[in-house]
Amino acid sequence: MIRRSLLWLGLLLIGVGGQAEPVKEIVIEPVGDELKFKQTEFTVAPGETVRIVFRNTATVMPHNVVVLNTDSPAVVNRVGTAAITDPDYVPDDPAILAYTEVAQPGETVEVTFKAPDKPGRYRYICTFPGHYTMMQGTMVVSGKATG
Ligand SMILES: [Cu+2]
Repeated sequence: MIRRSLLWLGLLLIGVGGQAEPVKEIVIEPVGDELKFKQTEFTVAPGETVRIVFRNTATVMPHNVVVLNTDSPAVVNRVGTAAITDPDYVPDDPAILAYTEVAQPGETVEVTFKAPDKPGRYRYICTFPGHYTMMQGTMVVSGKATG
């Protein structure tokens, strides 16, 4: 009886592992020591689980990746400006969908989040002071919903 229970427990665990949601991994790097992302656009499906891996290959500049729930330049401005005086450079703003920690040169940081269900264009920016006006990219949510 106990043995049978253990067997079932084992099968259950395998089942849970096998059903783990697939994760769409996006690798982003800066362009040298410029205030630019090398990857300025990527596409994910509505509701997809996304992992952004930011490899800071720069030699002097710290950077982060902050994903917004909009493409609005006004919101980009609001978040980018508020970040300057925030101790972690990530303000408490409802437009922030996901963000990585600040990566020092040579560091890799990552964040996993659920893409919006609504197809559209979503801006991501680096909110390290002085970077956001130039350091931007677009996450395109398009296609068939996953899950
Ligand atoms: Cu930056």
